[in-house]
Amino acid sequence: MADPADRADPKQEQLDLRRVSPEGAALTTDQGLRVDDTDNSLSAGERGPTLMEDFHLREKITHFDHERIPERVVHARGAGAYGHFTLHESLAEYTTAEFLTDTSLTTPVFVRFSTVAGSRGSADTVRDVRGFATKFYTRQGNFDLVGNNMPVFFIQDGIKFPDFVHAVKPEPPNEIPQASSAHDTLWDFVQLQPETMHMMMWLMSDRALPRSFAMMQGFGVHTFRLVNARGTGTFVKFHWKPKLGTHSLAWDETQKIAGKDPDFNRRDLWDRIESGDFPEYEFGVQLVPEEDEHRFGFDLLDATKIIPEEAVPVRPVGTLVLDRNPDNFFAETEQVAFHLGNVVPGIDFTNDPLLQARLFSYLDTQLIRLGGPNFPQLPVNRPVAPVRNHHRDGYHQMDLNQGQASYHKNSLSGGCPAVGGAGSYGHYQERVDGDKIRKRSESFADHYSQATLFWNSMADWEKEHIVGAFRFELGKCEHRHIREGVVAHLNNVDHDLAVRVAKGIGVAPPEAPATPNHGLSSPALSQAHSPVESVRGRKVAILVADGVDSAALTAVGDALVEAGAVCEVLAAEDGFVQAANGGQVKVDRAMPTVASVLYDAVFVPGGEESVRTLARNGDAVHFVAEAFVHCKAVGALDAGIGLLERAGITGVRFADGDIVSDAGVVTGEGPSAEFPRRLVAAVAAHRHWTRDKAHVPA
Ligand code: HDE
Repeated sequence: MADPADRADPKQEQLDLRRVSPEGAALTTDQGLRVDDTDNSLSAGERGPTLMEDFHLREKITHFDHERIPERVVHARGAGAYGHFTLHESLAEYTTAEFLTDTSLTTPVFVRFSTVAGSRGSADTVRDVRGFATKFYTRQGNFDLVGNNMPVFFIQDGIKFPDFVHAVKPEPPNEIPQASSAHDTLWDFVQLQPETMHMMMWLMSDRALPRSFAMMQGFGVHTFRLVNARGTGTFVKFHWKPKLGTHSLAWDETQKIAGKDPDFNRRDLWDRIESGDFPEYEFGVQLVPEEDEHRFGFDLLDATKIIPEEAVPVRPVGTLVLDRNPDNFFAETEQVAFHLGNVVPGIDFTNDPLLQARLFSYLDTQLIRLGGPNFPQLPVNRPVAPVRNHHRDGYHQMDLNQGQASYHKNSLSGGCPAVGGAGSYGHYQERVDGDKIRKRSESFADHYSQATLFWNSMADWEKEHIVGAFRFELGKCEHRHIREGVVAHLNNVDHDLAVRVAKGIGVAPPEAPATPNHGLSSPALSQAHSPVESVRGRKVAILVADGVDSAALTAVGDALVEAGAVCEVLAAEDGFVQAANGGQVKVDRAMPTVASVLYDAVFVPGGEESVRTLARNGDAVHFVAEAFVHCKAVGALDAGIGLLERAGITGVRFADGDIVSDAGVVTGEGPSAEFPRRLVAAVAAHRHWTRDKAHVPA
């Protein structure tokens, strides 16, 4: 990838004009007046009352009093970054959108990732859908792809959105629980609205617990329409596929991270970009000719359905790279305003009733959230394409619109700004005809087949996690009839699933399937088949104490870093430890300030004295045990194996001296090139989910 600094980026150039640095500057009031003292109010005598006349005090306090704006009604918690989109394959056959047809263009973007249910200050690692919203600053205007990390949605018609959101948000009497779907109102909604079942399978799966925003897929969800120069429409589903593969955290781990580092995903995104390990995604499209609209066993307008990749392959056409952190969270990540209705020529909508409601909602909510109609002028929202129209006035108008005429048609400004002409947006001419009715289409009636498809496509460990998630969530529901209602629906998805969930939550398991399982699967849905590229950006903890074998530490650490991992040396206290060979090893972090849940893997080098000390340190023993329970790669050399034994991981030694090790537990004796290679491979595998970990307490 070219260095971003080498590229002319019209968005960054535009933002440069608004960037304000404190460097070398004097403190002033908002009026530009230099301030002589900002630590003491103006008062009548040293101990006297504060004077009204203190304009600096009043201005400072008043501004502070008005610093907060309403948080987003959903997707309140988020993190954003700038980047670039490049096109590898032209879609000119299907669309006139310039950024999807001209492979020589680089389009600047801003992306905001988010959770949905929690408040702005909630933890990152809750079980939830993740938003994946992208603003393309194209030369034809902004195009916003406001997607999620799951390809379907809870409801089919936008009129149900307020009901759904009220159900999933904290309950009205006490505002409990925060950022969690594990409560009665959500599951009550689910059991009475079975169209939710497919999405609930995704939400109960590991997809709801992404390891990193850089390891998360994105989906436009709805079927959109591309329109080419001849005016021919093609249905399209948009996809983002992370170059690092799709990977998740363990459920127990997510809950602990929520306390240890509530900013886990946000920090990961920030750190990756700061260190030059830029998140990358492949942009892909599933294309369906209009004449094939009815060839699927489901309705393309139903947002609770996917088009299986085996039926219509995802065609990779472009790459997104996120390579710049914002300067100011509030100004950019908080004030960015996405809107499904921000389209460019060649991209149009379909009659998906969820999509249609969204077309209304985004602009509407932003009017109150950002305080008036001029928010498109905010630096992060402003297009790089020229903006000229007759919109005038309103709070915080930034533009100095010149001329006498603020209306169309006019003769006083020469008829300008001009309407129409090359590159102007023309709506797709779809013929519509029908009676005015409130009725869900019969073609939307199947709520279970694709939930079953999802379940059938899961690896055994993924199924186990799904069952565990349903048990956890329903186990938090106080009302038995709600638990029973959900189990009854699950029995339409898969009998085995329903029985396994029922057993965990004290509900009588159904005796026979309500609907027979169709036996179909879609391998692309399983994270077990996610490609694993490397250990890029993986965090490895190395546990040490005085007496550590520093040669082994360096050899293994270097191999991991060379492969792209980030290694941190942890000891009981910060500073340095004494190596066995007399040298010193720098400690990156004191163990009490971190935890195993903040790392992807752990390595214990040898050194008798070091390991003896670690084995008497509860933090160190717990560290490796917990990493093991969360199925992470655990490596130990020589005496270091003793710490694994102390943690109960490799405790079983046979008479012949063989150590019983497990998937992803990498042990070795003496220096070798083999050990680092095996450890790197174990870390690259992400998690060893098939590991038998029940015997290790952590
Ligand atoms: Fe949204 N959604 N949504 N949504 N949505 C918002 O807009 C809404 C839906 C999504 O980082 C709100 O500016 C309705 C599906 C993302 O700023 C609001 C319906 C998908 C974000 C809104 C849906 C999304 C939002 C709240 C059902 C995936 C965060 C604040 C008809 C395809 C964008 C705001 C950001 C935000 C409405 C359903 C994705 C209220 C009415 C389906 C990623 O306008």
